[in-house]
Parts: sequence; structure tokens; C-alpha cells
Amino acid sequence: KARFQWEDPFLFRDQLSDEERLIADTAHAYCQDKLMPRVLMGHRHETFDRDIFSEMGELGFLGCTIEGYGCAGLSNVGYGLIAREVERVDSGYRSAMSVQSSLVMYPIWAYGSEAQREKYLPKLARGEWVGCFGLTEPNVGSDPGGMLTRAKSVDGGFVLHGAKMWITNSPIADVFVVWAKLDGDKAEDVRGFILEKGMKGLSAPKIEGKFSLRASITGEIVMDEVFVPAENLLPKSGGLKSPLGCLTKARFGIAWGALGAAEFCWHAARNYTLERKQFDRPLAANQLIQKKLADMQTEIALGLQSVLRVGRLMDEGRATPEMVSLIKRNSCGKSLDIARVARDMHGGNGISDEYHVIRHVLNLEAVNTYEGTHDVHALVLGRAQTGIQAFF
Ligand code: TGC
Ligand code: FAD
Repeated sequence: KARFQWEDPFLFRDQLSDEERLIADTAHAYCQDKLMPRVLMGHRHETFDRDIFSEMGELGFLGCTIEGYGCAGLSNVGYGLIAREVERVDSGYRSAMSVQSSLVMYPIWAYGSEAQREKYLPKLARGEWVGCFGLTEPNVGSDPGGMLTRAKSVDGGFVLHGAKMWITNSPIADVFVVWAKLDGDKAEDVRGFILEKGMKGLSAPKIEGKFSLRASITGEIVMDEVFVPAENLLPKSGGLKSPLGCLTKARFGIAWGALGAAEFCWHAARNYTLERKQFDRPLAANQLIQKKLADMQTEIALGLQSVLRVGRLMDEGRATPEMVSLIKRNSCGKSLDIARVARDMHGGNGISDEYHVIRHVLNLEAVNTYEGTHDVHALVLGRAQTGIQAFF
């Protein structure tokens, strides 16, 4: 007789291959043994442990879908499973990993020359170098086509001038994938450049005082007439579709990751309300509490089916950016709701970082905003079904 598994209602794990289950278990063990013990202090004191990159590199987590160049060559589902386990601990650690993988290694692999791939990918895969991705600017967020950063052609290369804002990993980055407009003001003029730490005129000050993703380091990228040699242009980049193509990869990982954070909050709420007694009985004995747990279980179970489906389609080359907008938006919005409700179910203890739920609430606020806000993805989906552009 089939038995209902409350923690895995649709037998999600059964839908994975043996290799995928091994990936998930390996990632789970690393995250619980090595990341979980660091996160409380990392979040409380706003510090990021640089060793995490080397550890993730050793396990093959970085750029894991790339074949060759020292990368693991996993499926997109494999990448999603890792993101889910990392974000079960903290969205900031998943951020650090997804930027390196999807926003730095992917564009170098997809738009770079063979020489660039060989120079950068193995070191990024080992976590020997840290990368960051500069698209957003102080005055340009949801509308990256309006970027002000310019690249001017000069003898032997380009001179880049401008500023990027809210850049994950930038203060500790060795490699900067930066998007700028070359020779014009149209979206078609957008090109990708690889900058390196130490280039004259390049700096990356840390942004202090974040109340979200505190265990991940975020900064600016300031480019004051930075000379970038011609060989550092990503030769196959061209147009806004190049950075947006990277975002599709990263958003896919976020869609998986956010559900990992939600799962943590759901399990924490269940455990807490089973143990805590008020009015002489466990909180979990109340109908209101059970309804909240049922809602969490439902959204997470449905969400996992959706990310797995899009992952399989991506592995078959049949996924579209709109599918990824749908799951990014759904996972982030639902996970944020779940984390907020779980925080409430913990009562006063819910605001203590020792219970971890408030940290997930704070993190998911940023996760719901970056890589395309919840509403921007609604507009993407609205445009796709009505044919009407509602951004402007
Ligand atoms: P639009 O006309 O829609 O598109 C321009 C060209 O790009 C193509 N395209 C895509 N290609 C691949 N993937 C996607 N997701 C794509 N979306 C669009 C499109 O087909 C077109 O190609 P072509 O050949 O016709 O030129 O462009 P638009 O200017 O109307 O903008 C649309 C919009 C608003 C959806 C887009 O600009 C957008 O996504 N805005 C949100 C910005 C964003 O997500 N920024 C993220 C910055 S990075 C970040 O947050 C990292 S946090 C990571 C972490 O720490 O984990
Ligand atoms: P805005 O675009 O100013 O949006 C503000 C509000 O207006 C939002 O609610 C939005 O939904 C709404 N809005 C915007 N346009 C419309 C419209 N047409 N119709 C209706 N509503 C609209 N960027 C990078 O390039 N690299 C990184 O590594 C990176 N890391 C990040 C890390 C963190 C912690 C954070 C917070 C951000 C990061 N970002 C990064 C930037 C992120 O992608 C942007 O914050 C995001 O795209 C939103 O842009 P914005 O903040 O300028 O908001």
C-alpha cells in the first residue's frame, strides 16, 4: 500500500536518477556539515568566509554544468539540486555560488574565446579566483538597456567608464564580467568585458549595512577610465540578449534555491509547533497552525515539480526564458510568504537569529528583488500572453 510521505508528498526524490540523488546527498552533507555551522556568525557580523569558494570548487559545485575546463559537466537538474541544498542553509551562500557559476563562468564559456575559456574557467572552477557580474547601475536596475557605462575603442583595446551597483562578490573578486555599451546608445551596442583586479582605475567598495544576504558580500564596481585590452572583450557577446542569457541560467538556480530556504522554514515551523505548548497542548494541535503547515507543504511540493520540469526541459534544450521567469517568480514569492508565516509561528523566538527563520525572511526579500523583481517577471509573462509590452 502506498504511504504518504509528508516531507515529500509527490515522491520528488523518486523522479531523480541515481546520479542526481548522489549529487543532492553530497551537497546536503557538505551544506549541513560545513556551511550551517558558519552561517549564524557570518550573518550576524556581515562576514563572508573566502574558503567557501575553495571548498565548493573541490566538490565540483562551481560552473557545474560546463563540460571540460575542470568543471563537473552536470545536468541542469544537478545544478538545481545543489542550489536547493546551499540555499536551505543561506541564500547568500547560494548567491556567491550562482554568480560565479551562471554569471561569470557561463558568459566566459558561452561568449568567450578559447583562450579566455582556458585562462579563466579552470581557476574559477577551483575557487582559486572569485568572479562577479556587473549589469545593474546606481540609476539602472530593472531596465538594463538604459545602462550608462560606456566602452570607448582605443588603440589596443577599450576604455571603460561608469559604475555598477549591488554587485555580489565584487569586493573580493579577481575577475569582473562587466556589461557596457560600445560605440553607441542602443541595446544592440551592449558588449561584455572581462576586467581583472588591479587594473588601473578599477575599484570595488563594499556596501555596508545590508539587512539581507548579510553572509554574502556585496559591493560596487567603479570604473574610472579603465583600460581593458582587446583580448578581454567577450567576442561572441552582442546586444542585451547576452547578459539576459546569463540571467536565465542564474534565475533557474534561484528558482530551485529559494525552495530550499522555504523547506528549511517549513520544517522549522513544524518542529517548533509540535514542541511548543500553549493552552496545555502543542501549538500544532490547532487548526490554524495545521492550515499554515498544509499551505507550506502544498506550495513547496508544487514548486519542486515545476523546477524539476523546467530543469528537464533545459537539459533537453527546450526551456525558454519565460518558463524561467515563471518559476523564478513563483519560487521566490511563495518562499518569501512561507518564511514570513514560519517566522510568525515561532512567536517571539522567531526574531532571534538562533532560530534561523528571520534570516531566511530577510534574505528572501533580496532574492525576490534581484535577477528581475517579482513584478518584472509578471510583466515578462504578461507580455508573452498578450503580446503587449507593459514595461513602458
Ligand atoms: P527585450 O526586448 O525583452 O530583450 C532584448 C533581447 O534579449 C532577449 N531576451 C533574453 N534572452 C535570454 N534570456 C532572457 N531572459 C531574455 N530576455 C530577453 C530578447 O529576445 C531580445 O533579443 P533580440 O535578439 O530580439 O535582441 O529587452 P527589454 O529592454 O524590453 O527588457 C526586458 C526585461 C525588463 C525583461 C529585462 O531587461 C530584464 O530582465 N530586467 C531585469 C533586470 C535583471 O534581472 N537584472 C539582474 C542583474 S544581475 C543580478 O541581479 C544578480 S543577483 C545574483 C545573486 O547574487 O544570486
Ligand atoms: P528598480 O528597477 O528601481 O525597481 C524598483 C521597484 O519598481 C520594484 O518593485 C520593481 O518591480 C518596480 N518596477 C520597475 N520597473 C517597473 C515597471 N516597468 N512597471 C512596474 N513596476 C516596475 N545586479 C548585478 O548586476 N549583479 C549582481 O551581482 C547583483 N547582485 C545583487 C545583490 C543584492 C543583495 C541585491 C539587492 C541586488 C543585486 N543586483 C545585482 C541588482 C538587482 O538585480 C536589482 O536590484 C534588481 O534588478 C532591481 O533593480 P533596482 O534595485 O534598480 O530596482
